[in-house]
Amino acid sequence: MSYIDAKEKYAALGVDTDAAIEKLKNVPVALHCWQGDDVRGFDTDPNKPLTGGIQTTGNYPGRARTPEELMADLDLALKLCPGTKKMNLHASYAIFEDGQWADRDKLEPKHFAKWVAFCKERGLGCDFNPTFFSHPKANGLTLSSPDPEIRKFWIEHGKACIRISTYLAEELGQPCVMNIWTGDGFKDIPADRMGPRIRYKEAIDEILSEPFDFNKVKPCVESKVFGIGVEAYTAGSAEFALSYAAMNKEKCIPLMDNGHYHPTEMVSDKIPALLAFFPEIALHITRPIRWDSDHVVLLDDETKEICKEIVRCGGLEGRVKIALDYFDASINRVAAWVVGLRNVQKALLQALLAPDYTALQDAGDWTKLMVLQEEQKTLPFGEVWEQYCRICNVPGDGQWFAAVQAYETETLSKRG
Ligand code: RNT
Ligand code: ZN
Repeated sequence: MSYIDAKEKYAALGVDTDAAIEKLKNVPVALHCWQGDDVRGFDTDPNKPLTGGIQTTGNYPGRARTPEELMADLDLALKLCPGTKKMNLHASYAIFEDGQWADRDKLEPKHFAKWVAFCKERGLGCDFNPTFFSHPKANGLTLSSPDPEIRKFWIEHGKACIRISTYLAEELGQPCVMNIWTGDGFKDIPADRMGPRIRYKEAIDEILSEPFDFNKVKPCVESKVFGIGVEAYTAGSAEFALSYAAMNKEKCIPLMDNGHYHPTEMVSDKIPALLAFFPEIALHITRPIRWDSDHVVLLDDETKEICKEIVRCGGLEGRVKIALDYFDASINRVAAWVVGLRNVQKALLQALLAPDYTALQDAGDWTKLMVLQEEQKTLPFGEVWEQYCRICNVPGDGQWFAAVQAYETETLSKRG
């Protein structure tokens, strides 16, 4: 089977494979820098514990220890993935020149100048995240803290991040999605559930009072169900984050991470629900196993269903901001990036190649709908994928892993 044969098979179902490829090529997907160094960042002691209820597990050799190493690793990952990529940075990845360290409340655009240069050279946009964890002042609650000084520190951090996001958007000529997530919550039954949420709400209000252009900076609020050590109560719950975004539509969008819901809740189903009300939404695509374990994204059913909904609901026209969010320290980290990003690209391409069977649903023809949806699963998708990789000038399946293995031998394995 060649691409030409595959193209004909799809054409018989009314699907134009060339058009699908052309469309996907231009859809930005944000690659998270934090898979490269187990979410450690550069602004605090790299050996401090990761806090905020998130966890990387594994001790695979070769983690990036410096900005140069992280950029080199990213470069290889980016080269091996088709499509339009965007960077996604955390504030903790600030790069300080000549020991000019600044605490999180004092971060400035200049601390991201090297990242801007990196993105410019590669024609990438950049998303951004304030880092409300892994810091001496993130010892428990941050934006929802009852201590006004702690709260103030993190509000100032949020405002600094708005300014940095504006800088990234202006320098790179693309909107910057700025995601607010905190791990604020409690291990055990709270005496007061309302107080932290009111303080969190007011803190986000203060952060977003920092002037910005909503066409350039897209602040989001990401919800969560629970974290490690934060099992009983999360201030930024689903209802909290969604309500905040709904009440502040002129300056904020909701972000759903598919690791942040009860296991039978599906983000794929939530996409059209939110898009019925919000002009724009944002996603963190991950793979939760049992909990928010942030495993590498596979080409599994829910990833495909999420991408199907993105495509069906007009998300590729800019309404859905797509980002990856996972961190596995037990395997080669460059391969982790590449596998996850290629899988999201595959799922999006499959979604673009799916015939629209709405008419069958509307006619109540569930039998035919089932037959056709099932037969779709064995169409020669691999040939179209290979064509997409060729057009994007990146290696096809079976052709990229050797480069990662060579890089591991020559570079990663030599890191202490
Ligand atoms: C944590 C959230 C959050 C982080 C990153 C590092 O549960 O998913 O998005 O993973 O910001
Ligand atoms: Zn997330």
